[in-house]
Amino acid sequence: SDPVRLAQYEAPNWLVEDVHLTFRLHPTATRVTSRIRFRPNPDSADRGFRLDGEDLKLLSASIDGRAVEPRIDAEGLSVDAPNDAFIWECEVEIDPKANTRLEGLYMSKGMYCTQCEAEGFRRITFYPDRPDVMAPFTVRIESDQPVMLSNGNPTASGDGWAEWHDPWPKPAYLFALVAGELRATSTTHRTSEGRDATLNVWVRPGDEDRTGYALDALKRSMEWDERVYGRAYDLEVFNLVAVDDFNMGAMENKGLNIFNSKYVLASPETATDRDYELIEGIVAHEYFHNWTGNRITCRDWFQLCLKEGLTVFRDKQFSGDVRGHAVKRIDDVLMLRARQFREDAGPLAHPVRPEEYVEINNFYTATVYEKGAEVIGMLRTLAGPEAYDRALTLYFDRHDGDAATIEDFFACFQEVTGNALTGFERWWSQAGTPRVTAVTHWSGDVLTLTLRQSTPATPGQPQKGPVWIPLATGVLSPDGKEVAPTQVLTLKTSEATFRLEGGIWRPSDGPAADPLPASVEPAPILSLNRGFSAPVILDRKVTDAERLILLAHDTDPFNRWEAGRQVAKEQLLRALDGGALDPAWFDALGRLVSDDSLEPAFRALALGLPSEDDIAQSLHDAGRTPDPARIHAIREDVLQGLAEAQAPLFRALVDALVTHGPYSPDAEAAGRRALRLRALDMLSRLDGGDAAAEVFATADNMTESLSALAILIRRGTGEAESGTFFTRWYDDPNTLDKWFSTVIGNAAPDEAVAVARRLTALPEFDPKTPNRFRSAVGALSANTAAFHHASGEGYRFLADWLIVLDPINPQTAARMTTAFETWRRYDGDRQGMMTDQLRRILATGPSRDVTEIATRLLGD
Ligand code: BAL
Ligand code: ZN
Repeated sequence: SDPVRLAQYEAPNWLVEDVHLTFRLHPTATRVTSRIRFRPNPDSADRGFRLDGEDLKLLSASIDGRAVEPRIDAEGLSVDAPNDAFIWECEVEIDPKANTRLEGLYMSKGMYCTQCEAEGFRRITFYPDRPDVMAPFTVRIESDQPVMLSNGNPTASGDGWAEWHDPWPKPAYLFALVAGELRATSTTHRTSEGRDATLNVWVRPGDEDRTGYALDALKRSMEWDERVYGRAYDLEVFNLVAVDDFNMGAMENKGLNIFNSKYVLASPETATDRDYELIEGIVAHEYFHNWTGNRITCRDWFQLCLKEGLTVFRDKQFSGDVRGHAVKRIDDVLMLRARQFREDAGPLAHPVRPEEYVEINNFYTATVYEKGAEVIGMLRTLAGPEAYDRALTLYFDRHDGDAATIEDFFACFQEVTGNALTGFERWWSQAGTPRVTAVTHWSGDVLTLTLRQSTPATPGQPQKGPVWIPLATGVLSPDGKEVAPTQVLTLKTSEATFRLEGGIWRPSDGPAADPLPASVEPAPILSLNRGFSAPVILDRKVTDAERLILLAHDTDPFNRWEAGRQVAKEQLLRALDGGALDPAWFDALGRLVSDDSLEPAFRALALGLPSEDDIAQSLHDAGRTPDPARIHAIREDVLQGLAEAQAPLFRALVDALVTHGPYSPDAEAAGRRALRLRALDMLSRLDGGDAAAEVFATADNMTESLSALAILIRRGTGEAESGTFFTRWYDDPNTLDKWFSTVIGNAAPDEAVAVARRLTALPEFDPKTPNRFRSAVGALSANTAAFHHASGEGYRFLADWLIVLDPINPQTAARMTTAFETWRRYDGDRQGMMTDQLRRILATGPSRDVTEIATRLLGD
């Protein structure tokens, strides 16, 4: 298919005044009638009339009451339209049961539900399915299902029917409908503007006792958005529905959020601490879309980051407020590096605002979401929190009801800052992770810092320009006292020099610093990019001694963690080269982890070593070829060495951090469990898993049972526990998913593919359910040493299943094809095996979704 291009955007020919839809639900033959009032768009001279539509059986169509016979093709219909406003009516038939793509109207365990973003509405009826066409919707549902929901407020209902009206103009991608046997857990919320709203979390009968946390998170999100952004809810009812079959995490349909059940249902026995945290964050995210996404939407899909980057930034602010900013930031950066930096470094690299796509579903990426959020964070850092608040208020006031662009958003910042940010825009248009080298010069009384930036070439962008890089910077004395507090140094050009004098940094037009001469006195220690203020890769020579001082004393918790992370990475790389580990590292780590003045969650993070994938990327960045088997073996050796060196500490932590009393998912309790379970993992390397088996046997919560199971499987001793877990949870879909992912994801590299093949042959494995597919097949591709096994069986296993999945569900198949994105890192044999599998997939004539990803991966 031809790509769609940002540069070719054209305003719609026709706008929609209002929409009336009637659904007569039937599992295989649902009838949808539509009555749509069109009016000419004054911004367009073209009066051609075309509607999007896919897999629809058109039964009848009329314009102003007169039957018409449209020309129908694979992507929609066209018909001669009058010159002025008119009413389009049609009836179509669709088959929800056959809809395994899970786009449009489909069935999940006997329940009707929808997913319309990005282009699913065209699978429900013929419509101008583009985000810049906004209209109020009135919906009537007729069915024998006891609960029937759509967007907006309920207006009337009777036996076998219900009507809804959404007064807020919205694009079709925010349309939703749900019908089924559902039970609500409810509460009310009085908004800051004095309106009452009923909040309902709808689940299948039997799941009602797992809804409390999501409902509470929703209420807290509403309060937070009122307090922090001054945005209140705008309908009488907010419905949130959990469904088991869902391609995404959740969807922000106006007034009717539909969620993957794994991000709603939680009880201590079935949900981990991480699940609770994700539920809270995703409920907040979808709710925050009500303003950033729904009230103000995107002009076209190239502007996706306008709603996603901004909404991710908002949900991160919320989670930081609730759970602590330091730990949240570290978690976010771990994820950013693991997913977005990796994407930015490979063949799928694209700008935060892409310029073309073949299938828009392929652009719901870490770059659009996570880097998009980082871009908003940098804007806030550069403008300052107060100007940020004013810019957002201006944006809400000016663009409420609009389908907006990045330029519209950025103009609000320019206005409140007096055009102070010109030059920042490149963050939206340029792909690739910038690299910053930092060289310091110390004269004995003046510290000079020279920063240089470059961004590597990415597909379609061989040349890069400088971006604005705000580096929050502090300075410590050689004995670890802070001598200059955090100040933001912004690198706007390819190179700049700053001088620190009297505790203040100033730009310097002097010559770039010479290489470091022998210092007259010990040089101060720089703490750069505090809080990860810019999403860049820092390249800077820092001695182990300096890092250990930062690890022990930095006042910025992120950089304290980062110092430990860098030491760990260097130690691992040294070990890979056959070098000996520095015993001072284990000691420093031991001191940090046993420091009771630090939050347990932070100490748990400090104990986490860089992942195998992370090490592979570091080697590749250094121009070397990673050997996944060796990385796995050496990393395990290092962990063993650490366990032996700090055995008493780990034993003490396992004993001391037992939680008493009933389980609570709050951040403090979760942090204690996280640290204890890290220590338990260490201990299992010494006691053969005895302590972990004990934890598994006695745990009263899923966090501990699942971690203990993972530890035992990694030690090769979890057979009995795996069986116990399966038997207990085989009829609980979200919990059984955890079993699939834990057993496959922690299996030894030589065994994992066989394990994965065995598990995917079980009757409980159903490729039609995305959660199950991701849990099993995705777990193998995330088990780095297993996926990259020299036999190539990991690659074959993934490709075999992608070929099965693609005709069922192309969106999820395409998403999972991206596991091959690192192929260029590896040796010739592995490269050959991975590209062979990609070509094998392409030879099956796959969907547009998978074709686009596989083709971009190959770079053909
Ligand atoms: N809009 C798709 C799901 C989400 O990002 O909220
Ligand atoms: Zn979103």
